[in-house]
Amino acid sequence: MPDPSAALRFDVVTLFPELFDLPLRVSVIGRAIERGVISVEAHDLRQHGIGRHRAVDDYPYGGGAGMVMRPEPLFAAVEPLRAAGAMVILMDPAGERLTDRLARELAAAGHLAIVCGRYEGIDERTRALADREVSIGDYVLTGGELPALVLIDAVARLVPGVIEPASHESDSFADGLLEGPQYTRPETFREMAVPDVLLSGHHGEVARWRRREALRRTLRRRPDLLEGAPLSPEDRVELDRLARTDEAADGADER
Ligand code: 4F9
Repeated sequence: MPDPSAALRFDVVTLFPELFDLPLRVSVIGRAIERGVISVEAHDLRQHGIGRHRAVDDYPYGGGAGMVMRPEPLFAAVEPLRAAGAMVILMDPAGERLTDRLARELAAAGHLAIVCGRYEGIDERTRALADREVSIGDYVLTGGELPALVLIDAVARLVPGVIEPASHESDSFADGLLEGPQYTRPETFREMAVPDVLLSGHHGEVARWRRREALRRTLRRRPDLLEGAPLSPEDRVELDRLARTDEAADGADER
């Protein structure tokens, strides 16, 4: 059910609304929906299908393999959502890449209508419906439903009240770096010990260690991220040092 009191509302247009049942009923997102912080409604595109067979696709003009989604059902399903104020997002491999930054932007939108394609693609004229086209990565899937669920998950957890506020501050990417290692009990597992500093109770030292490990991991695994990350002069000194040493060259980040 649409919930106008939700801080963020998602409407999804899809041929397979049942794909949105279970993933949205469990865990953090399931609880947020139950509490009414966000709302998600899946709309069956078939209801706008054409003719006795409720057709939503047809052969491509000019020939070629596979089927193409017709524009009329998509327009019929999406126009009322756009009229209700939704920002319309088309999940498409040719779209802009979903990043932490884009997720934060979308979380502020209030109302998102997400369009999921199937088959070989959508009629080009359907793109006129979309405010944005979003890709979750460079691979083709059988449809936009799993990308839509990824987008909903990434965006919903940024909505105030969905998770503990402190949680996203330390997210990988929130500060432009990967998150460093984390540990829980036991103190020693198969002869692998938790770093002493984490057991020391020195909050300042723990914070410095975490920053250093985040820098190390980012340098080793995703050096491209360092270009866009806000770095202090101390960070830069540390990065220079890390780049010059093979300290901890036996760690998981050096494999
Ligand atoms: C959409 C793939 C967004 C990646 C939609 C087939 C898609 C996709 N990101 N693939 N339909």
